[in-house]
Amino acid sequence: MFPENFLWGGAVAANQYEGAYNEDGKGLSIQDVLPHGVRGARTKEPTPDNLKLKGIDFYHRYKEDIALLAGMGFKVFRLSIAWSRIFPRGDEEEPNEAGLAFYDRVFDELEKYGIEPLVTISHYETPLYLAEHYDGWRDRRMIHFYLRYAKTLFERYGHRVRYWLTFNEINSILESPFMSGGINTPADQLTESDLYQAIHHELVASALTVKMAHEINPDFRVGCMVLSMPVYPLTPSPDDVIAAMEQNRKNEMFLEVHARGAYPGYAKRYFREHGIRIRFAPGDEEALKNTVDFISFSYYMSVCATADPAKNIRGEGNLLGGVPNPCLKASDWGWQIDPKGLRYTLNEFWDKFRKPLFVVENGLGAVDRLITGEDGTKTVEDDYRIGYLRDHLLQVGEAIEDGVPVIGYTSWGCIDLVSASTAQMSKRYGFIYVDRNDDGSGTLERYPKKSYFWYKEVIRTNGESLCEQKN
Ligand code: BGP
Repeated sequence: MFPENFLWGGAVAANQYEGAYNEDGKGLSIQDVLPHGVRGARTKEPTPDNLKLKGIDFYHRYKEDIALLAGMGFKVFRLSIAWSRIFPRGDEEEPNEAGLAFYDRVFDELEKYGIEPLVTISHYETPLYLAEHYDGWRDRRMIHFYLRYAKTLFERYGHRVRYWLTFNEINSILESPFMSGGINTPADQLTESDLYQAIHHELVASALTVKMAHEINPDFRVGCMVLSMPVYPLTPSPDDVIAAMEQNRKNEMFLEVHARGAYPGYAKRYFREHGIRIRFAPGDEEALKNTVDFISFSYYMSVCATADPAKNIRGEGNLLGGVPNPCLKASDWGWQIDPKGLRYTLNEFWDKFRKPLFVVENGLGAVDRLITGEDGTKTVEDDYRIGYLRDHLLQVGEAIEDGVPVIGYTSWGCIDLVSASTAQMSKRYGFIYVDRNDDGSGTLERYPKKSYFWYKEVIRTNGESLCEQKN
């Protein structure tokens, strides 16, 4: 079912697990002033209640952690680079050597175990200075700062990193302008034109990064990354079908530009009808033609859409929301669980964009209970997580059978880390339990969960073990 060389692994982001927020010359990032997650209030300075400042202390424990991941047989590890470790303010001419050296050490360690790195260049961690002094991606100069940062990474790590992602969940900027786009202006003061102009800057930066990457090393593989959340019509009513199509297109526009190199007609219509005018600089149209090598995406859930205002209720969900699906159950945090939606998404993206696909986030945020097993070792009996991952991986297998080229799968938060939306530790995704609580207490000790051994077997058998677990 799964091809040879399928990249099995897990994913993390610097701001959610590294900690060491002010060590070795690191500047502040927007996450350092977001103690309560994406919808919580911002603070002026980092405050002690911000769990991300210490994270799970990967910065000091990376050797132990990478050894644990290697113990599961990981082929790939998706990590992000903290932009403000490399350029503490973001607009400097020269990078911070101590920051660069940290990732040298991390890549050394990954190389030791033959784990391929998959690097997200920007994962919700814009340097705070760029947010406060430039209003983030609203300012065109961000393209220049980003390209200088990306070039620094390509030149420094290019001999050991082949796979790169430009922006994590680039489409989430529509809902979360500060976290996703480093836009300091409060969301309620931004017009749609402001947001689409910022998006345009990111899209140009992403395309120029693809171009630069290929010039530096033709073997580099650069992908875009979107938050995927398929939208189904709530009823068979044609009006609901159109409502779902339009909501899907809001996200797929980002893939159109990345994969086909131009804004699609439906986006131009939307801009026209909503008075949105995007300023193109000379050369932008040409720049966008540098399309990505592959498409990557996060997948946690699906939603519904309706044209009926009375039924248009927003449920819980991963940043972008939608109408809850009456056919589905939800996680402890209200995210609806829909494994078949992953097969559907893989097929949709392949049919529409004809680029290889990489599932770079998927997983179940759940409350775990650490117990002492019969042999005295501490662990978590996380059968619910195993069930979730098994069901989703079986659907990846179905999509592969459908003929979709899938490069790999990295489950989200393979080691417990701080949640992006709620900034909690108790919303856990990992195969490895980290002893840290929402109040900041805990020893930071690591304990493999039951799912650790399950995933190890999935990887060892290249997915064959999943078939025996089919319901
Ligand atoms: C995605 C983000 C991740 C991650 C994940 C899970 O939107 O790319 O950074 O955290 O969702 O979300 P949460 O941490 O809010 O449960």
